[in-house]
Amino acid sequence: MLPFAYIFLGYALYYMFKALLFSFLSLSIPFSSWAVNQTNDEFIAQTAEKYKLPVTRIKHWLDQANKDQTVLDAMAKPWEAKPWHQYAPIFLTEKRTQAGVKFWQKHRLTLDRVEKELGVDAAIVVAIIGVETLYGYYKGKYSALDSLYTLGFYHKSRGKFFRKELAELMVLAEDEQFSVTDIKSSYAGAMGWGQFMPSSYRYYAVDFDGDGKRDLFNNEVDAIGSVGNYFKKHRWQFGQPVAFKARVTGNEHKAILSRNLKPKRIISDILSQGVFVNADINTQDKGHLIKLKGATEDEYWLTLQNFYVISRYNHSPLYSMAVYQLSEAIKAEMAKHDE
Ligand SMILES: [Ca+2]
Repeated sequence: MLPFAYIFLGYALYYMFKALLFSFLSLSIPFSSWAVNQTNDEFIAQTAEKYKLPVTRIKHWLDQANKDQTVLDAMAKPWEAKPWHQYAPIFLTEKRTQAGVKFWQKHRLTLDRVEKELGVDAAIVVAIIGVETLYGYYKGKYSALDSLYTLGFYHKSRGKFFRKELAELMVLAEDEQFSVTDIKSSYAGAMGWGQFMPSSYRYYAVDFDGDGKRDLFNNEVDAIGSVGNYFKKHRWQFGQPVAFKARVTGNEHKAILSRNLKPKRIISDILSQGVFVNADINTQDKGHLIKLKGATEDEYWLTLQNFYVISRYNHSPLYSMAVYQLSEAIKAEMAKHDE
């Protein structure tokens, strides 16, 4: 009898442990952690639960979504995969600078408010809208629903991210009274003048002209204020530098290069690794060293908190550098006009 009792006890303990482990796991994993792969039904159930949307409505929207192969093709070759010397000329053009000056002049009052009320430099907001959409010229011709559905259910590595954005698109449409099937975006689901993803639209868009609506598609004042608000919320430092060109000698600097753009090192430490910057900088601030592939040689830059804030819009250092340099070009051109 005794051995059977032990076996029985063993089983009982095993199942108790399993149940405990299961309940611990389900408690510790927040419901927002979207599974790597999901069926339509799982997506519908999770979205309904998390966002308190009716199942029938989510199902209705999902039924209207179509897989678009061109979205997957476009996603497979992002501009950010190019080296800096090929990426930069796409955005740093005379045309984009001059159009930026015109945009700034046209929206001077709104951009002044961005500086005073939000504490964000006008030049950086103009440059973001310039890089994203050429000041509203290319706002995207894809169906946001189709793009996010396609990437959410068919993209090999980032499906989870895009399914969350698909759910956010549905909530956004519900909250702002948009028709989901009419919303246009880039192939990656970015919308309007400043190319906000649905979650960014929900959390960062502001009604900057006070008409009671947050419209980033057709209202330039809301779009400008919302980009400003995005920067404010990510802790832009008004009037502070973004990055400095650097020069390196020896090999010590190699140890401090990393893909994470968050400035974590005291600048004096960076400078002690054979890094030279010809500028008057506060060496007790925090910075980060990046390397970009120039046409003939590598370029080094000491980047600061504001550079990191730009990267919250798009994580590629190439993107942040293009936005920064465009903002400087526009600012210089504006100064000429103001003389
Ligand atoms: Ca508005």
